[in-house]
Amino acid sequence: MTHRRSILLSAMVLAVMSATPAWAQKKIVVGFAQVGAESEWRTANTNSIKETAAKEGIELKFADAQQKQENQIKAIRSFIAQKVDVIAFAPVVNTGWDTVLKEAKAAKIPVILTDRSVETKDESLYLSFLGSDFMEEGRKAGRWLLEKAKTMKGEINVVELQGTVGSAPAIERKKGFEEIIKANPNIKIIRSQTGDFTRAKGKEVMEAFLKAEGKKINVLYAHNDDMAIGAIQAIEEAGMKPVKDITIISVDAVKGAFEAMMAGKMDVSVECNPLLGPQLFAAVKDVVAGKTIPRRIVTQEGVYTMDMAAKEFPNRKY
Ligand code: GYE
Repeated sequence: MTHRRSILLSAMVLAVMSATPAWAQKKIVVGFAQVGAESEWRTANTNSIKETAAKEGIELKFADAQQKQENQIKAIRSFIAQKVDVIAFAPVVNTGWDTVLKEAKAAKIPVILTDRSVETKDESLYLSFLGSDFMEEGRKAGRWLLEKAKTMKGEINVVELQGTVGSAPAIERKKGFEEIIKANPNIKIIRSQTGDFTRAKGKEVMEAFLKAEGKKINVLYAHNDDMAIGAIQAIEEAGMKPVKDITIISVDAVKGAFEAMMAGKMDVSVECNPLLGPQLFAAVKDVVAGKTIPRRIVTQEGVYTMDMAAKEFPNRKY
């Protein structure tokens, strides 16, 4: 073999060795601690995360916390012990995370919050927050009511079904709504209680509202569609008509809400997009590749009313 040919050959061998074939590349491992399975929104969110991970060839360790913070903390600790590449989770409530997040930081595992934010003094405890702007969702619901109020006479009594106590969407959807409705002194929230984001609880609490306030109630503001749908049942069982007797305002805009709107039983639902999988795993891949990702990734959302429902329904993915 000539000298030149042997140089060429060793260069080729080197090139082959450095281009690691796909089968030899290390899979990215992500630990995801989900809130639970409390709503239609959550089911769509879980599906989006599982489907995207599979599509992207990412190994997903998935834990369902059944709406309990202690279960989420346990899951995060087990992800740390398993040395996953990235931890992602949707914090059920927004406080009490510092200790476990410090443990993740000490283990040098980046954390991405999805869906819900946390309250902490140490901003270095998580890398990024991907999810909706809940304050803005509350404001959108409020703005819709301000418009509607122009066609209503006298006092406008609102009952409010709040989401899970201490969760970011419950706190912020309430705040955003209140911020807007105070522009009209006729609008008053006469009762406000949690329905924990579920249909069963939404129905139960609405029954209690109806017992206490009866025909005085003009508007229901529910922090999610499942609670609104449960409440609609309670209203009908009490012999009243949703929309006609009580205006129904909700959040999420899942298929169940579109069905209710098409049946003339819900006035409006503010959209909250649960399909976070593609944005989450795009961010995960960037993090693992050493790229910087934005501190805040916001999802784009709209507002859907009863008269738009039938036309939009075929386009809905959740
Ligand atoms: O609106 C509700 C769910 O955190 C945005 O949680 C989410 C909320 C959603 O149970 O339906």
